[in-house]
Amino acid sequence: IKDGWFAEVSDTMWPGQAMSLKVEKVLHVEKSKYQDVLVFKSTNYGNVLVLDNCIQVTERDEFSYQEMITHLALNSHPNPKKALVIGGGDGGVLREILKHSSIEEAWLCDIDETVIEVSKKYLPEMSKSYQDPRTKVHIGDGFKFLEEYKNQFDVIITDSSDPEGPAESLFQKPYFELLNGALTEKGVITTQAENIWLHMDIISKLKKDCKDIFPVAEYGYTMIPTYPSGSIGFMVCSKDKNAVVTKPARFEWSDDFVKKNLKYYNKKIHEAAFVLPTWADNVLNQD
Ligand code: AAT
Repeated sequence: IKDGWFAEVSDTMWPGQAMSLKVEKVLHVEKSKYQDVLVFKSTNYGNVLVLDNCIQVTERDEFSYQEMITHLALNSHPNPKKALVIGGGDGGVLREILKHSSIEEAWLCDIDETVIEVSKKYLPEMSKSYQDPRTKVHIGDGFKFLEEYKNQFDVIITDSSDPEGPAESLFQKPYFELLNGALTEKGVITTQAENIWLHMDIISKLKKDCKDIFPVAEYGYTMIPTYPSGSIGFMVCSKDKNAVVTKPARFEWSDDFVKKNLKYYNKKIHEAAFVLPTWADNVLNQD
């Protein structure tokens, strides 16, 4: 933080650019076992959680990411009962999972307890889902956690930080093999899959690895001002070769429910999320 501004500088992940937010007040600074944790109140984006100098969530635009990474997966599954989040310590994805009445259990495995603790304190709208009786929390590495579970989860959402730091293994092919093994028969996954302007190399590799493992693997994205270059994508994959993840397989909500409970996701945007600009389409959807 310099002269009252936070700048998200990363010479390796987004060289030569940096999203800046004006700081009203620093709320929390801590070096946890795994990463540097910073929470500040911004002048225009609410409270902001930063890990290793990367913006994880702001209260103003988090719903774009959390709704999309969650509902693209859950609405591509015919009847999800048991869901798992890897990462997602702020609780926002849990909150979204619990909006589905079919869900009986929502598990979360984050490596860093500190993220959960500071979120409970400073991000109450995201972390309220920790109080839901359907929620089960495990603290540990997502890769190691998945090795213990076979044929268990209908949906697994990997809401992880970027591949530098503790989340590195969550972007590698062996991780996707583990996800595949931990899913039930018609299981669906989504994973945080970076930005088309900055990370085409990472995304192409993710897409290829996913295609090798899952019969259905698509890249979709959402607009979000405070992630690098203003958008972020997801790999959405299904174990069911007949699944069509680019359209909702079901949509259980009334117009009234949508109005009250969803700010970004709807049927049309589910489909639109997979329509890519020509150059990105050429790289990712050649097959
Ligand atoms: N909800 C949106 C914010 C995130 S959170 C990423 C979470 O992943 C963090 O809470 C971090 O502690 C957790 N994490 C990192 N590595 C692991 C791991 N190996 N196992 C389990 N959890 C892990 C995503 C922000 C995206 C930022 C885009 N630039």
